[in-house]
Amino acid sequence: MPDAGIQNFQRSFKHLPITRKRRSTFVSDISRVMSNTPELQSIASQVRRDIVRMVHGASSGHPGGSLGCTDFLVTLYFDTMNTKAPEFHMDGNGEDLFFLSNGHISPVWYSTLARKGFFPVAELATFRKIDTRLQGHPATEEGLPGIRVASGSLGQGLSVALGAAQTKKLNGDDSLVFTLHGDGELQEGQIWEAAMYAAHHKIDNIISTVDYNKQQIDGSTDEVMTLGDLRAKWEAFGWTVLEMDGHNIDAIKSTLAEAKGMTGQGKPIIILMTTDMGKGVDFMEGTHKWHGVAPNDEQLASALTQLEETLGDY
Ligand SMILES: Cc1ncc(C[n+]2csc(CCOP(=O)(O)OP(=O)(O)O)c2C)c(N)n1
Ligand SMILES: [Mg+2]
Repeated sequence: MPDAGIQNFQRSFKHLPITRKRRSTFVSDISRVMSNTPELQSIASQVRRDIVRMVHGASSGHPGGSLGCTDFLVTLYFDTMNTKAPEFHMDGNGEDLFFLSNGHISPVWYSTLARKGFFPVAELATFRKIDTRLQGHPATEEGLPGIRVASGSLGQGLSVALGAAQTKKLNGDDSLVFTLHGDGELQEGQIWEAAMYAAHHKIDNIISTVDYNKQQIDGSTDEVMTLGDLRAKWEAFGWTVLEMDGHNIDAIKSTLAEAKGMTGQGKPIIILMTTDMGKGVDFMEGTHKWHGVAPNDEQLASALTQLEETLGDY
């Protein structure tokens, strides 16, 4: 990405005076709770219920990766990131930003955003319906609070996030940029171009995470195109690499805190997060078969018996 491109990106942010305030009647108390681990686990259980209900309701969508990344996204939004939630400011000045590069796992992001108070929880029922703001893959034209860029075409999110991270530096804004990527997504060449760029430009205000579930749409990553030694690869590209268990909320909290403590040291940071695709629903766990398939009525009923309703279904 040339420097002129960054300046354009910075200008385009400045020209977006969009400030969307969620209607106060819908503001959820949950956005104000203390984020200790049992509370985060409780939110995660509700988010998992939302995911399977949304995908069932639309008869399409991606439950596997969504369930696998639930503990991470809940911890990120309810514990780690400094945002202005439930207010949403498109320019993101003075607050941490998150970019979902593997946009197909939109159900977990939409549920987390709604439960955090960015938009009404009831709107989750419109997922993938005609004219919804909750498109199958996140998009900006519908104006869903919390979404700053379209994603779903794999491989692009790191480049976008690096532009935002550099913009923050140019603006003297010391808040951080977080990203999430699929492991299959790492097979995209643009990821590695962005990785080189970040190290070269010492972009040290970004914390990326890989959903290292070792599965992708058509099988295991080893069968489709092996990723090899991911730690060695990212280190060779000049990144600081951390690892964590993506289903241990204490580990997620402490690893993200450690990563935050390593920002500002001249190197970009990436966390290899081990997860199980489909986590929380026994018949969906550990297989690519639930990457992008909706449960039928019977399967939904079985899934819901495994996931406690904690905050109330939409
Ligand atoms: C550029 C591009 N190519 C192909 C696809 C189709 N696609 C959607 S998800 C996916 C698998 C990605 O694997 P991974 O990142 O590991 O996600 P997971 O299956 O673990 O959720 C593919 C190939 C896409 N969305 N974008
Ligand atoms: Mg994967």
